[in-house]
Amino acid sequence: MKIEKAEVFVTCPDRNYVILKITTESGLVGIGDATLNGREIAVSAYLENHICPQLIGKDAKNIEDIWQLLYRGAYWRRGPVTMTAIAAVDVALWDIKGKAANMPIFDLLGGSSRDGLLVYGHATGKSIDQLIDEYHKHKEMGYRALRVQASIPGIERSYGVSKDKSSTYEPATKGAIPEEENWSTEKYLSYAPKIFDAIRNKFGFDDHLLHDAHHRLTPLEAAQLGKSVEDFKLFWLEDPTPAENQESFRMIRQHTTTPIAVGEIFNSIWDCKTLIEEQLVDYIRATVCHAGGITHLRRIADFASLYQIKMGAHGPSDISPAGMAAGLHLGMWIPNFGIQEFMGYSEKMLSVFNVNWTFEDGYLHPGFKPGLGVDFIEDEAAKYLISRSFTNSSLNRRDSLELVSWV
Ligand code: KDG
Ligand code: MG
Repeated sequence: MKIEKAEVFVTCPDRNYVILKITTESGLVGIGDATLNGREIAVSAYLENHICPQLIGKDAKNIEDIWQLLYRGAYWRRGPVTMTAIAAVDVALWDIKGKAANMPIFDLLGGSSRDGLLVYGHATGKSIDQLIDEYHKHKEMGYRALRVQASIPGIERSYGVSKDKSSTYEPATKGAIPEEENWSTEKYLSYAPKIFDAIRNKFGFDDHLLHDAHHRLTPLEAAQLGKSVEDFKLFWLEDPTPAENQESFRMIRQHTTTPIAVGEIFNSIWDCKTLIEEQLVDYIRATVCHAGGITHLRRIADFASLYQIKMGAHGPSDISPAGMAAGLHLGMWIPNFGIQEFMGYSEKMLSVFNVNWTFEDGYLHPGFKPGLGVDFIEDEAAKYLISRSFTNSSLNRRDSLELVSWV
């Protein structure tokens, strides 16, 4: 199964996606998601200049060996650009292996550990009333787990809430440069519990309730928030504080029993080593496409399982349907699986990717087609030119007279 061709495609069906396509001499084709939101061109250039030429002639069967070559042989290790590029190669090779074996990827990994993957959707509102409507709509769609975000009075733009009147939140901002936003920890900490209170009062405690603090807080503030919302029994509080300093989660842990999730910007096992070994969090949110592919995320999942920590992959629309499918296959196998984020995709996005997953009663299943089960429609993709966009939503300028600090 010698690799004959490795090509990179960039497209923008409503939002930017980068896809790697690998073809073997025997004509088998595999695809992998190489989308790094807000840094799309960096990964496509890295693949084209540094990785694709190395792949030609390699045996597509040897996924682990190719992974190690790309990781260790490049001298520079880790980092989101490198690990997204490696992930794209890895997933494309798993896709090829599945097609060659006539098996879906989850079967190659050891088979299913469950009948489907519990997913959570996004309910957001400019006000608590709008949030309640959205929550209701999502329940009707079948969701059993929902992330809730609402505008915080007095903060111009709150994370996770759409910019305009609509209730649909879109993570990417198209434009020349990222926007800066204002932030007030005091306003957020006093208002957030009211959001959960309103939801639990209206809908009870049967659904799983999640919330994303999106790296806005210091460890002490995060501990205060976790403690103040314990009665609402969150499924998790996500990204309460930035995780570069993994030890800082100790303070949160000492003060609250609210479950903590982190990791959507992690790209390797080293980003979560202390968090896992010291059981400082409950869920690791790294994804297949930003953390080195199925081969590496599987390693993280196994390591986390030793410490009773579960996986809860990131899954906004800035992960392409090909990346989502890869996460679903791995999630079917992961014994310590927790939940999968699933925002859904627009019609235009799905016109570029033929997917085979099914969503029923709050659970996703990747389908039984050999490999990834996703076809990339090149002719459709060619219609949508990439447009510059940014992911600015983790950059909030703190208010008051503090020196500018980014959280
Ligand atoms: O592009 C930014 C998104 O990936 C991010 O806002 C999504 O935090 C996010 C989440 O939990 O889905
Ligand atoms: Mg998040």
